Amino acid sequence: MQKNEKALIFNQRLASCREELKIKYGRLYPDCEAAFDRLTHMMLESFVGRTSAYIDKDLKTTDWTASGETVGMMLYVDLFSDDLKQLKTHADHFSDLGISLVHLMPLLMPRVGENDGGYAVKNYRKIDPRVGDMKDFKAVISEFHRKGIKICIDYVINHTSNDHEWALKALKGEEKYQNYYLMYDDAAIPNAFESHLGEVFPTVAPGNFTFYEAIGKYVMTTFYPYQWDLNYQNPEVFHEMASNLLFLANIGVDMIRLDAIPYIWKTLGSDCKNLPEVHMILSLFRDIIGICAPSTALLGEAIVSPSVIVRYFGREDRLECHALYNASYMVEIWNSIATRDARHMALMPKYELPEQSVWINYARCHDDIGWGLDETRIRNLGFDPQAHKNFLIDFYLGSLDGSFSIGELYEYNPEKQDARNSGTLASLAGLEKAIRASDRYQIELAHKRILLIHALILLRKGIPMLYAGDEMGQLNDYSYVDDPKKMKDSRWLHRGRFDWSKTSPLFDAIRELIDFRKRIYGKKYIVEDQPLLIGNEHVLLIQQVIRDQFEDNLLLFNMTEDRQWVYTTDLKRYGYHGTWTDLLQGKKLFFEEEKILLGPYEYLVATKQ
Ligand code: OTU
Repeated sequence: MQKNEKALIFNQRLASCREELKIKYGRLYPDCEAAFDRLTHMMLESFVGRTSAYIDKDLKTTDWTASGETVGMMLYVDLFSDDLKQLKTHADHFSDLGISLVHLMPLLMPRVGENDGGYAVKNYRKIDPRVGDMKDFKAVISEFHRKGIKICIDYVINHTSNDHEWALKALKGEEKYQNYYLMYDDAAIPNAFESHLGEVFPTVAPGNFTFYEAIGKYVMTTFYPYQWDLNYQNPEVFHEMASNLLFLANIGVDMIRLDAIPYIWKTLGSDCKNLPEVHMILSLFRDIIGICAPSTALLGEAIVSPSVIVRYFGREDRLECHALYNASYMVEIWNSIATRDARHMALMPKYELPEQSVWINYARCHDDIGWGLDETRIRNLGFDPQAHKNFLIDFYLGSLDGSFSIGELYEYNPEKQDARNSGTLASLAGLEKAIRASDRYQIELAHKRILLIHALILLRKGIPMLYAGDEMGQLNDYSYVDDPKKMKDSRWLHRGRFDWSKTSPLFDAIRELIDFRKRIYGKKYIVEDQPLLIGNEHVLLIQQVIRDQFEDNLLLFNMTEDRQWVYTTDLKRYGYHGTWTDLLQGKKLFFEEEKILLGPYEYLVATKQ
C-alpha cells in the first residue's frame, strides 16, 4: 500500500469522528487547538508507518476478544524460557495446551537494578536486553501469529522509571521534562496531597513522594520511589504516551495491557484514583487505537472494587478498555475455596457491559491476592468482614488449623490487622502441603481442587487467563529471599522459574478442559452467564445462555472435598426438568429423581439431551 493510499484511509477514518475527538481532547486540554492538530498529525504519521499487512489485518479482524476460542496465558519471558529466542522454540507448549493469547509480562527495557519485576520502564521503544531485542520480539510475534497465537504486552502508563530519558533530563534541571512529572520545590503540596492519599506498597514503599536531593525536589512516586508518576495534565505527556501506544501497536502486538490505570490523573484534595479525567484519557486512547490500529485491543488493569472496575469499559458512546481483569471474581474463587461456600459467588452483582467488552477471568497472576470482598455481602451472609478477612489471610498463609495452603503474607500491617497473600496456585490450593506430607490422597484432592479452580475460569464467560506454571502445578519458590533485589517483595514467591524438566498430570487435564471450552463455546459464544442460588451452599450453579443453542447449559461446581447432593427441586424451581447430560463425562442426570450427586470438587456442564 502506498503512503498516499494510507493517508486517504486515515483521513476518512478521522473525518468520521474528528469533532468528537476534539471535544473530548478539549475537556482535558482546553484551548489547545494547535496541540490537537499536532496529535492528529502524529496519528497520521503513525498510521502511515503501519505495515500494509497490519492495516489489512485491521480490516479483517473480527471481535476475537469475545470469541470463546480465545484462551490466554501470562508469563515472564526470563523465568519461562530465559529469552525471546528460546520462547520462539517453545511455541508448541502453548499450541499443545490450546493457548491462543500469550501475555509477555514487562518486556520493555526496564530500569537497571531493582525494577518492580519490570514495571519501571526506562524505554518504551526498546526490549529488555536481558531477553533480547526488537528483532527477536518481532520474530516471536510472526512465529506465534503463524501458529494462531496472539501476543499481549504491558504498557506501564502511570509512571516511568527514574532512569527514563525524561527523568534523567528532569534531574539535570530541564524544566520541560520536569513538567512531565509531578515535582514540587517544598513539602507543602506533597503534604497536602498525602492527607488524602492511600499507599499502594505501605511497607516496602511507604508514602507517595520521594525527595531527590540532586534537584531539591519532591517527586510523586505512588508505587516504588524509582517509579515516577507521569503528569498527564501536560498535553505533551499525553502525546508522547499516545505515540508510544501506537508504536507498540505497530510492532504487531494484538493486546496492550495498560498498567495501573486508576492512578494516572491526580487532583489535589482527592485520593487520586479513578478520577473522571482517567476515563477521558482512556476513551481518547481507545479512539486513537480505533482509528490507527483497530485490531489492537486494550486491556485495562484496575484492581479496585467491582463497581469501579466496570466503569473502565466505558459507555456505548464513549468506550474505554476492550478487556478488564475480573479481579473480584478471582478473590471470590479463593474465598469459596477456603470457606467451601459458593454463596458469595452466587450473589456477585451483575453488570451490563457495553458490546464487545470482555472480562479476563483469572485465578492467579504475578501479583498478590488482596481481600477486597464486598463487605455488605459478607455481612448479609452473617459474617464479620474483619474477622472474615483475617480468616482468609491466615488460611492462605497456612497458619490456620486445617488449612491445606502454604503461602506468605504480602504487605502485612500488624496495626490494621491487614495483609494480602502470595503463593502459587498449586501451593495455595494444597499441593505443596500434600507433597510435603507424602499424602497420596491429599495430593489427589489438591489436583482436583486445582482443576476445579481452572474450570471456574475456563468454563465461564470471558477470556480465561492462566498463569504459566499453574498448568504444571508449580509450587512456591522460596529462593527470592536470597536475592537482595527481591527479598522484600513476597510476590516473588509465585514468580519462580518454569521447570521444564517436570511433567504433571495437570497439564493433560487442563488441556482437555481448554479443548472442551473451545468445542462447546468456540463458535457459539456465551450470551448470558448467571450464577443462581440453590439450597446446598457448597455448590455453585451457573445458568448459561448460549448463542445458537435452544437449551441453556447448567454448570454445577462442588466447592468442597466432600460429596455433595443437589436437590432437583432447586433446579425445577428455575424451570429445568427432564433428563440432562453432562457434556464433560457424558453422565446422564435425571432431574425427575430427587437429587444429583457430585463427587469431591466435581464440576458438570449439563445440557438437556
Ligand atoms: C500493577 O499492579 C502491576 O501488576 C504490579 O506488578 C506493579 O507492581 C504495579 O502495577 C506498579 O507498576 O498495586 O499490587 O489498581 O492495584 O496496578 C499491585 C491497580 C498493584 C493497582 C495495580 C498494581
